[in-house]
Amino acid sequence: MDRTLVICKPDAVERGLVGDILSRFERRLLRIVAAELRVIDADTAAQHYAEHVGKPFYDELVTFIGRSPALVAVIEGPEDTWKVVRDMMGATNPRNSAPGTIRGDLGIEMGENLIHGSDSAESAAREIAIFFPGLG
Ligand code: IDP
Ligand code: MG
Repeated sequence: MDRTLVICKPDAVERGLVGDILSRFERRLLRIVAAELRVIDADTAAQHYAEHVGKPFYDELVTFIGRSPALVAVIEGPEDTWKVVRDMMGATNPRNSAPGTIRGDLGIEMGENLIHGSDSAESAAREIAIFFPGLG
């Protein structure tokens, strides 16, 4: 089995879209093995988004991800589930996301793109350890 980290970002929680988003994974026969509603503080955001530190959009990103509660979850499925989830998310900019994807169905602005998903097996392991250190 393969696990990946998903974050329904604050915009998704504010808009009441968590159920829609998670139900897509469940209908795809992927399983939720952990989930927590939490406000992501700046330190945790810095760990999670370490690759983006110093980029022009970094401060905006940290403010966005921590502005209200996010639903952080671990999703499990067969091999390369991280990639299945990424494909279901759509392109980073919702304007360019294909219809049928989460961002392509539910978003339009880059700053409010609804969801995070790990971008590799290595990223998934690293990110799951940040948010769910006790998960066996
Ligand atoms: P991803 O979420 O599709 O993996 P990344 O390139 O890893 O995209 O960027 C992480 C997050 O940073 C994006 O989901 C988005 O919220 C934000 N972001 C990325 N590029 C920009 C930008 O150019 N302007 C504003 N926010 C951005
Ligand atoms: Mg990314």
